[in-house]
Amino acid sequence: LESEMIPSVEEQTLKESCPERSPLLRGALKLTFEASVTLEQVESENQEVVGGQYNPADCVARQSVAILIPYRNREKHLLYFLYHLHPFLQRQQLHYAIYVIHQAGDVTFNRAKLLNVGYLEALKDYNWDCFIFHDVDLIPENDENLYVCEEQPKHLVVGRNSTGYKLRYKGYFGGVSGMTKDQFHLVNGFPNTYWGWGGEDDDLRIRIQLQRMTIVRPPAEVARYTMVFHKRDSGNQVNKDRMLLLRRTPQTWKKDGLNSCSYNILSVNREPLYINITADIGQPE
Ligand code: UD2
Ligand code: MN
Repeated sequence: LESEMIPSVEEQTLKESCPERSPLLRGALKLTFEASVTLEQVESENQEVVGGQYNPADCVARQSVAILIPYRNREKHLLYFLYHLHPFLQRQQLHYAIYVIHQAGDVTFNRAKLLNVGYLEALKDYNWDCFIFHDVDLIPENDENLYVCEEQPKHLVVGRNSTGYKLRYKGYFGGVSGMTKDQFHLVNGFPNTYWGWGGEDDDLRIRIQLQRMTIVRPPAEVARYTMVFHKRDSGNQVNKDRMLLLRRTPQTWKKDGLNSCSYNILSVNREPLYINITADIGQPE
């Protein structure tokens, strides 16, 4: 076959693998949150990002990473997120895309189910190695906090400004966490049945423990975040059932998760700096 003799683009350019440690890292950074920042400004500062996706120009990234953000009605937070995260991820020389999974309508918020939807939909675009589940309001303070996956599930937030940069409790897995495609598949993803605030991160931890995996964390001085100040959103009231649900996880995880996640995609918009997936995920039963 003649076509087989034409060298692929990669063979022609012979790009080398990116170095183990990116030379672009700068360590601890001083974060700024200028109220005057606009989306147009962030877009013009990030022109190498196309349709929410970026690939380093002169080396082959070590991992391809999908950043998944559960989202509704946090416009300013998303703007700060894009402003800080794009340069941060590029300094880490990653192939990445940012997915914003937007819950349609105004029924109770469901962070965990949105993240399942993000995982399933992102895999339709590309066979991502690693998924980072990320609150929209958390900004990493140190670019040595690498957004790559490990042999074990990874929790990236040891501390944040509002809690004195201390781990909230042993086993805490909220805020920002990273799992490979296979790790997340093995635990059947997040539960779909946690509506409202709380418990869903602990459920994922229990799933991980049931599979005899352990959670790894970067050093405390690196795994630091600033949470943009906010109050509890309307539509995300405390989930009063969460303790009950958590006790049942060993019985429910196999049937409540990726394999039972039903939803309707209302739109997929490839904006310059992120992919916006709007989904109807139903409502509490
Ligand atoms: C904590 C956890 C978070 C999650 C939550 C309980 C940390 C740092 N974070 O966050 O991971 O476990 O408790 O569910 O411990 N969101 C919207 N719109 C809404 C409501 C929520 O976009 O109306 C998204 C957004 O990405 C937000 C995230 O859900 O960052 C978590 O909600 P939160 O910020 O209100 O909860 P918080 O800060 O207590
Ligand atoms: Mn928050």
